[in-house]
Amino acid sequence: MPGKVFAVVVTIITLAIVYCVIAHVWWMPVDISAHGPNIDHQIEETLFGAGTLFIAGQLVLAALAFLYGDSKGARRMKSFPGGAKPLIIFACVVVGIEILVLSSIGAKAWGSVYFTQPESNSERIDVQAGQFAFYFRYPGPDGKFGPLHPELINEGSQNMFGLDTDHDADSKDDIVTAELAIPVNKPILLTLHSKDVGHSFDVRELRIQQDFVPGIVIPVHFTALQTGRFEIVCTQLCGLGHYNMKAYLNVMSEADFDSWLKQQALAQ
Ligand SMILES: [Cu+2]
Repeated sequence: MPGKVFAVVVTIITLAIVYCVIAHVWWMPVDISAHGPNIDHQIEETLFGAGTLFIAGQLVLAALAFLYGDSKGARRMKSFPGGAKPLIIFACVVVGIEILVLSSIGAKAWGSVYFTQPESNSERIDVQAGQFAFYFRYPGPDGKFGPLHPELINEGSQNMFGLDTDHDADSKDDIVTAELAIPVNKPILLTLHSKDVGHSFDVRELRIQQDFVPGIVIPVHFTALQTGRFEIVCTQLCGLGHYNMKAYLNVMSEADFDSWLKQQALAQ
């Protein structure tokens, strides 16, 4: 009896999971990026490939348990018929082929984000992560970012990036904000750098998750196709305040963005 009950329970759980995936019961949030459909397509292909093997595995398990689970007096199986070796080789080959196929298809989606050059007219924004907040810097009317002087970072005087506005002409009009506002339908180029430890820049709706690595500046480019306010979260455990490290991405119309940026410039 326990074998048959087990088989029925496994089948019900499998079918419930299949239903949840097909009916999108817990699904990805809306995608607002131009490159997102590539990523989503890749995720769906991976789910389909892994899902097919999962369903097959569970149903075979249920069938074997149903047919043989309760047989009394049957000869105890001491070792797998023919030895386990051929089965292990078979499993390695199947899983290996699956991983190779998925990663070669996935390389295309990855390449569409990381191996393409940013547009030359991209809106450039410098992003700094530090325990436990993000700060954003716009180059101002001169279009140039001033150099960073880490030794000048001083949260008391709100000098988050370590700018020397007394001596660096390019820094004078740099605009530093706690929110990332961007214009819709315009290519954006972020340069990510960390003030201290490793962090991550994750916006689910942009289908972007990129680590900050101390000591290097990492470029990320994208175009947002919808206005709205979305959460930016740190997804690398970076210390005690990690759980609370977040900021907001505000995708605005071009006109709203221009006036927002002017307001921010006045508030510096
Ligand atoms: Cu962090």
